[in-house]
Parts: sequence; structure tokens; C-alpha cells
Amino acid sequence: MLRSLTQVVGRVVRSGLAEVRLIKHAPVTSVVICKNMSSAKFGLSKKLIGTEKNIWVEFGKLATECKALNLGQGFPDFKPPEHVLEALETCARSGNFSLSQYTRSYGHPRLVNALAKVNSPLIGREIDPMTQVLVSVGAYGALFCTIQGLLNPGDEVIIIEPFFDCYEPMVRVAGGTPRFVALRPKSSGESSSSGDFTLDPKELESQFNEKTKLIILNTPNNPLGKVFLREELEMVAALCKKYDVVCVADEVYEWMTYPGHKHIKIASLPGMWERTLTIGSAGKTFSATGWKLGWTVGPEHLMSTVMTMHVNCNYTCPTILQEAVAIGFEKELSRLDSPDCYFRALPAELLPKRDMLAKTLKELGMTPIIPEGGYFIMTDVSKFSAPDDGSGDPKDFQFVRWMTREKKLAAIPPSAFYSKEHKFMAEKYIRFCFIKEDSTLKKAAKILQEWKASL
Ligand code: IK2
Repeated sequence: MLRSLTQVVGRVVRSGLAEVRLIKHAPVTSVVICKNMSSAKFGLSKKLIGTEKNIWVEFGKLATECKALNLGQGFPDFKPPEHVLEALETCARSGNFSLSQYTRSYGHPRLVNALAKVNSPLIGREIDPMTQVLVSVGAYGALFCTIQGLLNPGDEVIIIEPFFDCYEPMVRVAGGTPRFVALRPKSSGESSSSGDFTLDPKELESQFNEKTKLIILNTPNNPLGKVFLREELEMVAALCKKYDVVCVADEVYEWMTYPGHKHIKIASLPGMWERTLTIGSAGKTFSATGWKLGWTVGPEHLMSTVMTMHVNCNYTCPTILQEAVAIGFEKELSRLDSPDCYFRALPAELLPKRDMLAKTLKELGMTPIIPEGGYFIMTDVSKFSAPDDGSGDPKDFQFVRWMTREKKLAAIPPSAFYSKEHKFMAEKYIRFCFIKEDSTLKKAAKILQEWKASL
């Protein structure tokens, strides 16, 4: 029914219930009930007003429509590791009927066991797979259940900028108030490494008060690629303890760090296990973003809130995918010290890609911020220009739209990762994703080189 309705946008059709008119309402197609039902009553829920626009929806669609080379959204253009694909195939063909049925709500036993085994040594304590691990629909689901499960209207949440864009709407929808603190370049000169971006301790502390319930920290950071140093995590930890705040540590790029940089789990710092919820993603870990499995790891007293939200929202996640991811983790656990371990092999594969893209950007006169982790690179594009499209949107939005349409190269505007007040900080940059085949990166380089030559 829905498919047939969306195909006739703008026309009046009859359903079993009422006559309906379909209208185009950016960025999604909405159904407005005309005759028997009032649009005021059935409009977007008030709590969602202001959250309608979404960069992944807009820029994903644009890249597809323009048939652009896609260095936008963060997904690989190559296959997940062979053993993970084989695991899924074996599960599907095994004839084990239970793998096609519901599994335990809080996480398939084999997967929560594997997650506990992987995380215990990293956090420095024995994690109970049954009470301290929850599997959700991607890290998105984990973030949603964490934020919804803990926040009450009026609670404040500190968000470190740049931040993965969904944090802000999730906090607002839960009735919370976000308070933003930006990572700022150490000097006023051109920044060349994500490590040059730091938090001002005084500015950070000034945002804490008795209403502060959570701080959301993303390391390695998307889009900047910063890997927080132990001293920086200790500073955040000290404030969490001083003001009795829980840290939500989004660590979806935990395995993707480059030489000289080590990911440290804030939950492993003294006194932080009790007040940290650590979030991860199978999509990112195993280069299978479409599998949409994520998790939260934390102490029982906090996990019970996240689990309550999960059970009331998704109940459980796909069994067969959880089984395949569990098998994937078991394999990696058996070869953690080997260079073949995917947790080592993937960053080793990404490093030359990062360097190849950075070199191209530098040769073109751009100033890329070299990431210490993750698989995104922000680059200053001030030397290039795109016409004002009259939308009033930040310059990077206009630039990326124009580049996608005219140059057939898709990227992401990084001001989407900043609060309204701080968007200006990112307007001169765009974000490229480099978890792509070398041939894709070479095509991107060619587009940029030809563009530069035409200036
Ligand atoms: N947290 C962070 C920091 C993420 O980057 C993501 C996924 N981002 O990918 C889109 C992009 O930036 O191009 C998530 C959470 C969500 O992860 P999942 O896909 O597991 O829901």
C-alpha cells in the first residue's frame, strides 16, 4: 500500500479509511489526510518538530540521483571479511530453524558472550554477558535506547563538537537540553592533524551543573578523526565524577586507529566503569554497515534502563545476523595478536588510503586535517568555490550539493556535526570517506585534479 501511495505523490487517492492527498514535504513524502481526518491532529508529533531534515537522507539521495562517485556516507565499497560472510551463509544453510526465529531480547547468547570476551580485557574487568551487554539495531539503536532510557525532561547533556549528528535530535526528543563544547584547533594557524583539536578544560567545566546527566564523547571522532588522549579522557572522567554524570562513549571506530595513536576506553579509567555506557557497532567493526547491529556495554544499574527502552522499542535484533557476527568475533578472538586479525588488518588497509587521499588534497592546495583514527578526512576547500544556491544553508552544504551535481563527486558537509551556534567553525571544510577501493579514490582524485585545472 505504502509503495503504491508514494508513487502517486500529489494526487488524491482513496484508501479503505479515507480520501488522502499525498504531498511532498521535505525531506520525506508525507501523507496528509484531507477529508475525514484533520491534518493538525495527525501532523508530525511535536517532539519531532525541528528534526525533519537529515543529512544522510538528503546527501545519500543526491549522490544516487546524480550518479556521483560516493565519498559521502561512511560505508565501504568492498565486501566484509570473507569469514563473516561465510558464517552468515553457513547459518542460513544450516537447517537450524531457531536461527530464523526470535532470540533473547537483550542479545543473542552467542553474541553477548563474544562481546563480553572482547570487551573484558579492554575495560579491565570481567563483563557479565547477560546483564552488562545489550545488542541493538546498530549503534544508532544503542544511542537511542541509552539516551531515551536515562533522560528526563529538563536534564542536560554535554555534547562534544563535532558530534555524530543524531545525538542532538535524540537528546531533544527525550526532552533533554544539549549543551555544546567544541574541540578547537590549538593555534589559529592552519590545522593539519586531528590531534590539534582539543577541549578547553575551563570551557568544558563551565557546562557542567546539577542538571547535567550525560556527556557524549565520540572517540575516534567522526568527522574529525581525533583519538582522545589518556590525559583528555582523564579530564572528562574527573568532571563526570565531580558532577555525578554518566559518560556515553561512542566508540564505533575503536579498531580504526593509525600509527602512534591508541584507542583507550574511558570505561577502563579508575572509577569510570560505574558511570560509562560504551557503544559499538558491528557495521563499522566488520565493514558491514547494512547489517545494523550495535551494542552497549556498561554496569547493570545503567544497563537496566537501556534494556527497558530496547525491549519496548525493538524487543530483539535479527538472530541470524547476531549469530554470524558472534562467529566473526570468535574468529578474531582466536587471532588477536596476528596481523591477519581484522582489527589489525582493516586499519593497515586504511592507512595507505588515508595517505593517498591526503596527498591528493594537499597537491591541490587544500589543507586536509589528517585523522588519527576512523575513516573520514575533513579538508579545507576555501581555494575552491561553488555558487551561492540561495538556500541560506551553511556554505559547506551548498558546496557539497553543487560538487555532487556538477562534479559528480559526493561528500558530506561537516557543519552538520555542529550546533547551530557553531556551524561557522566547519563551513570551510568538507568531509570525505576513504574506506573505499583504491580505484574509487583514484577516480575522486582525477575529478578534483580536473576541477583544479579548470579554475
Ligand atoms: N556513531 C558514530 C560516531 C557513527 O559514525 C555512526 C555511523 N556513521 O556512519 C555515517 C557517517 O558518518 O557517514 C554511528 C554511531 C551509527 O552506527 P550504526 O551504523 O552501527 O548505527
